[in-house]
Parts: sequence; structure tokens; C-alpha cells
Amino acid sequence: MTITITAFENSPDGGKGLARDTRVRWALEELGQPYEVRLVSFRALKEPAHLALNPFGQIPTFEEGELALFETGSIILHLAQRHPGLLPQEEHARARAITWMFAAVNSVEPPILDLTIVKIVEGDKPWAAERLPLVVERIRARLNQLSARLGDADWLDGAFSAGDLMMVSVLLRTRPSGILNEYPSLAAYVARGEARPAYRRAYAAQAAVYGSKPTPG
Ligand SMILES: N[C@@H](CCC(=O)N[C@@H](CS)C(=O)NCC(=O)O)C(=O)O
Repeated sequence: MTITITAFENSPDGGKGLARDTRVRWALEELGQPYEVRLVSFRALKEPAHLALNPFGQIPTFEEGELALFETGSIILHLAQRHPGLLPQEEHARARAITWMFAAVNSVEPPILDLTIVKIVEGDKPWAAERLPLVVERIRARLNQLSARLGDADWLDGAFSAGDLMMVSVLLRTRPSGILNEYPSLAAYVARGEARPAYRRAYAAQAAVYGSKPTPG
């Protein structure tokens, strides 16, 4: 059965890999699963056909036969449970890898998303300048905790897993602000993720849609 995901027809980042289809492409590449991409305009995102796939009118979505999913965490967990390569076999290690997936989207991504909101969506509000340092401090608090846990390990819990794939994808979104580079061990962690052949293929595929550079950086 063919896997089809959705991505932006016009990505706001112009193909720098920050749109969330990249993390699903990356997982599919790690697992060696071929896929097709349907590009969706901003207008079509909010129309009934797409809302039937994702009630929040967002990309990416995932379709395979009768199954339709949204939410990158769920899509990647589904794929990682179905195909070997992104979750350890041992029960506890597997549960810990899944925990890191949730930590990425539930504990680390929210303050990072707030930065985009305060800078872009709410940038013209009179209180935006006052709010910005508070949001940045919340990101730093999380990155301090994360870098303390990572220490000098290559990955969060033993071998590379879906937890790392998700965490690297989330951390990548702090790079444009410069915050990532305040944490050399996390910057190196992200770079290790980006150096993986599967990430590079995923990045090149999404960059090709927007006529962007085929390699990160
Ligand atoms: N929690 C969702 C977030 C999805 C999301 O924010 N998608 C963005 C692109 S990266 C989007 O479609 N934005 C357009 C919109 O919200 O109108 C996930 O992880 O899949």
C-alpha cells in the first residue's frame, strides 16, 4: 500500500526543513519506506477535504490504505512500531524511547513554538517585546535540563531512536534564533542527527519542492 503524506505547497521557511513534514520524511527514510507527497495550499488546508484528515487544518498528514493519521508524534510512533529500526526491541528501552518522543513534543517543543508565536504571529502586539525574554528564558531552562541529561552521550538513551529523531527535529527549530548554539553539546547532537543519511535524503526531498539548497545549513 502506498504511503502518502501532505506538505506545504509553499513552505514559510522556503525549504529549510523546519516544516513538520520533514520529521515524517526522516522517519520514513530511516525505516526504508517509500512514500508519496501531496502538496497542499494554505487555503486547501482549511477546506473540508483536508479537515477530514486533520481537524486542525495542518500538515503533515499520513495516509496508507484505510488508515489516515495526523500529529507527527502519532505518525512516527505508528511507523516505528510497524517497521524495525527506530525503537529498541527490549521492552523498557522501547518505553524510554517513546518517552523521549513525548518529551520532545510535549515538554521541549511548546516553549520553542511560543518563540515563533511571539516573534511572528504576535510580533505587532504592544506587549510582544516584553514577553520575548520570558519565552527565551523558558526555552533556555529546557535546553539546560536537556543538555545536562544528554551529557557527553551521542543519543538520549543508547542507540539512535525515534526519541532522538523527534528531539533533533524539535531542537532544529531553535537554530534560527541562535539559542541552539548557546548549547554546544545540543548543537553537536542536532548536527549528528542532520548527518544521518536518512535525514539528508529527507531534507533534500523537501528542499527540492521549494527549489531550496539540497543540503542543510
Ligand atoms: N502538533 C502538530 C503540529 C502541526 C503543525 O503545526 N503544522 C504546521 C506546519 S509545521 C501547519 O500546518 N501550519 C499551518 C496552520 O496551522 O495553518 C504535529 O506535530 O503534527
